[in-house]
Amino acid sequence: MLGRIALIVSIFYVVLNIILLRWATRKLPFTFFYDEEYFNTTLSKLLRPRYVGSPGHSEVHDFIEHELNHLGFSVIREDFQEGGNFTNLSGFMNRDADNLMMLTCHYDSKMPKDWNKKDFLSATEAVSCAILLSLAKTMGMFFIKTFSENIDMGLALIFFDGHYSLSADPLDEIRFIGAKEFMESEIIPLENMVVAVTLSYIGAPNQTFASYFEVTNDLHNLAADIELELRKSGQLTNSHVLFKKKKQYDKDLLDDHSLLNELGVPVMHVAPQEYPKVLHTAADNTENLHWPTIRNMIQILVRFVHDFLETWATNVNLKNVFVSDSLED
Ligand SMILES: *[C@@H]1O[C@H](CO)[C@@H](O)[C@H](O)[C@H]1NC(C)=O
Ligand SMILES: *[C@@H]1O[C@H](CO)[C@@H](O)[C@H](O)[C@H]1NC(C)=O
Ligand SMILES: *[C@@H]1O[C@H](CO)[C@@H](O)[C@H](O)[C@H]1NC(C)=O
Ligand SMILES: CC(=O)N[C@H]1CO[C@H](CO)[C@@H](O)[C@@H]1O
Repeated sequence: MLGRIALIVSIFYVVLNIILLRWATRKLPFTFFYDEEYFNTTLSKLLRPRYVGSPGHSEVHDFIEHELNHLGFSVIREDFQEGGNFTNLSGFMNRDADNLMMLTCHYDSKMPKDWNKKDFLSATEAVSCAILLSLAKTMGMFFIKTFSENIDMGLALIFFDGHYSLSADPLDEIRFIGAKEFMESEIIPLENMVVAVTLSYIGAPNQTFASYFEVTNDLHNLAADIELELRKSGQLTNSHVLFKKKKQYDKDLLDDHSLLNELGVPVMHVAPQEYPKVLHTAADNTENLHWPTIRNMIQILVRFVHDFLETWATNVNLKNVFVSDSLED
């Protein structure tokens, strides 16, 4: 319990320090080049029916594993059976650190009722995973620099399998099999999970993103501030505002983070307030994606992850707070 409080306190300090740091240094030491061609190629590799047991399922996890390796992450791939063949994938930077920032998505799609249906692509689910890989590519040099500096913070990109159960029945519950296995496996000890940022259902038109958890409300507001700043300096595609400073603790869409939250991991859910209208229909494809949302989301999240890690790396006080608090355990 004390450890958990220490984590929450340290998140608070991270945010406070990020705000101070941003105020003090307006100029980024790093320039990030978002490569949309990479995003598009990545997305096209993910866009196939990829429910457990389908050929697309193994093609997609093999592809993600390959990309993570290629982008310099150390990859843990775990295959497990629970009525079907599931595969969790995680990519780590500085895995041995005592503190890990986790970014997560789920890569499987729902099984279609009509088994011959080829066009059930679940684009608004695939986008989150393509964003994570794009972010990793865009931030590659920054990661190498940051994690070579011996900081006690690491990064985990987690691609959950088994979001959906082994059934095409729309009434059948979402089961989070991958997330459950992941937590049970203790690949990352619970007390090392500083924050889990879960991306869900991104890329439909008109989406706005609220704050769903009190413990990460400051982090949510930070994302909103970053968006505002990027917008002011002309770095975003012209479109509506994504991050609203709006608390919505009682209404959050279900995803793998729900389980992590129950176990006490501080969770930030980067998700719209409603499911995309096209979800689980053939219309959930590339044509119906809203590109300004995707482009802007990537730019915002790159800055967000940068600020979080940079603050942790450069702020001695922050580490003192964290270490002294954890020692009380
Ligand atoms: C990526 O795909 C979108 C949608 O097809 C397209 O509008 C955009 O121009 C593409 N970007 C690049 C760099 O090819
Ligand atoms: C799981 O994979 C193994 C080996 O590829 C295969 O023999 C088995 O039939 C698969 N199980 C299911 C439930 O698809
Ligand atoms: C998005 O919102 C605008 C203004 O509220 C509306 O006119 C438009 O139809 C909406 N688009 C979709 C796809 O919901
Ligand atoms: C990376 C990851 O989450 N691996 C876990 C996936 O599930 C299996 C089955 O229990 C675990 O053993 C892995 O550790």
